[in-house]
Amino acid sequence: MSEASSGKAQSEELTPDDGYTPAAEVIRKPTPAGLRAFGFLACLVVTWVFLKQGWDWFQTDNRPLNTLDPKGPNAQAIQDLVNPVFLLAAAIGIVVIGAVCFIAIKYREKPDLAGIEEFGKQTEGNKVLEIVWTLVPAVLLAVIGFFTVSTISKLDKPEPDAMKVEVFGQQWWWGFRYHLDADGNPRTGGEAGAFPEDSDRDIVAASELVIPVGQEVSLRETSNDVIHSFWIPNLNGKKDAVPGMYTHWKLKGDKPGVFLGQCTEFCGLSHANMRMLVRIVPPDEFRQWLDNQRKPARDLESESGADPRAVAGQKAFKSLLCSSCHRVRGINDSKVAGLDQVGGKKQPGVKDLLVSGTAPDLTHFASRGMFAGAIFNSHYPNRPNTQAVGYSLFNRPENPCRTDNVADGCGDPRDVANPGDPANPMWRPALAAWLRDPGKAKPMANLADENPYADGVLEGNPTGKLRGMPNLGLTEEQIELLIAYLETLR
Ligand code: HEC
Ligand SMILES: [Cu+2]
Repeated sequence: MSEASSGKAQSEELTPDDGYTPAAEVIRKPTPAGLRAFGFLACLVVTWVFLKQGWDWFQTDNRPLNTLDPKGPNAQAIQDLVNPVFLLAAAIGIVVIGAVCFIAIKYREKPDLAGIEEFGKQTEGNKVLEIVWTLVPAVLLAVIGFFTVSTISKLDKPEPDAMKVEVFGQQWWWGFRYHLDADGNPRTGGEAGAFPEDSDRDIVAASELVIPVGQEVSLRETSNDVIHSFWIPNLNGKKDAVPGMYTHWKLKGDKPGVFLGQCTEFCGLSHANMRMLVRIVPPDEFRQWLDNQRKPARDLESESGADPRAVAGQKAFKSLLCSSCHRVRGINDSKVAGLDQVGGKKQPGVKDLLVSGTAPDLTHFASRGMFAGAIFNSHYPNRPNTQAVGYSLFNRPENPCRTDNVADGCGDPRDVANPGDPANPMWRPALAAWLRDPGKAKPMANLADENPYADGVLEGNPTGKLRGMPNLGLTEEQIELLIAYLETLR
């Protein structure tokens, strides 16, 4: 209402003098050409975006995280829920968009307004229509809600004979603890939530979870620092790993294969660099893998025929700060636990140095194909799209990648959508770059100006703690020796 009219009584008719324009005349004013062109262009852009997204949907090369490609019963359950909901949504979408288009075209502005009423026939107060369009969506949502809730409640209930593995999230990598019984068999059975106490028999792996095909794995998740979220899209949905509590999840794979995952809860600087992978292998190979993981590391210094460079590497590992953070079982257990004393002075252990209190166990570092949160390859990968077929961890005569060369049948090791295969030769450059400057290879809050807890930690301040691996200022010679040593940790 304009100022001139504001004083008038409600009942009086408004005239153009009052600044009031009748609706019919507003309609009659033609839309400016520029606005029409803009509308047309906007329609084109929206259509293009839809088509492009639709096309991209089906492009999976170099996109290893695909939730629409289930490889196990849990991911399949999600897919079986998503498909009908998606079809229903698509049908409703088509009806709604179709109706909007139909109305926009049929009742569009026409040059000849003769016979057009100011207002069309009004349908307000049509009870039947209103009840129908309230009830139909309500019933649809209730049905979808029912199936959603019942699917979700199935995803974290493991079978009675599920194998128990604990999952630890920390900045910025995942750890896995396999509980073994006295015979070296993985613990199974019992209450889903009941997990055994930690024991010296347990094996601990980083970033790579190896499980047998067809065996359900019951996961108990927690975090050593902030909230993370565990997600292997091909195998199941997401489950948060929360400090101070346990959450439960499960995985099962139908066929051998390698499936990448990603932390999906923002957890700080390198959240996007916090991946993990699941290797699903035939049961006999899992046994072989397990037996190997149970062994402590070889002590190269006491072996007669050991490669002298690897021996020097082991010595460097033990004398440098590495061995205060990373455990190599049988080599530095007491140092990493913070029990060592030098000259009556307590040496820092991993709990003194890191906020999370834990760093990747390196006892079998070279039996893994990727490192640092599975964002770099430490081994050559196979050619893309070949490893899911007949994938196997050991004894693979069909595997063409046997020499240290991409031309000889290996995949490109820089292609980290394609995980390195531990049976292939080691690829050293990423590892060298890591040891040269970890914070450059992967952003980590490990410097004083990035991390308030890091103040002078390397100068002996026992209260300062790091998130991630610090730059130890290694020489090129030290890096080479350390890599020679890491390569022996099979
Ligand atoms: C203050 C503790 C600390 C020290 C000291 C340290 N690291 Fe690390 N290191 C880490 C952490 C934490 C990670 C995991 C970082 C990530 O993935 O985000 C890591 C990752 C690694 C990895 C990759 C492991 C994997 O499986 O992903 C290697 C190899 C490694 N460090 C070797 C070394 C060597 C060799 C030294 C000594 C020169 C060393 N580190 C010193 C904390 C430390
Ligand atoms: Cu995370």
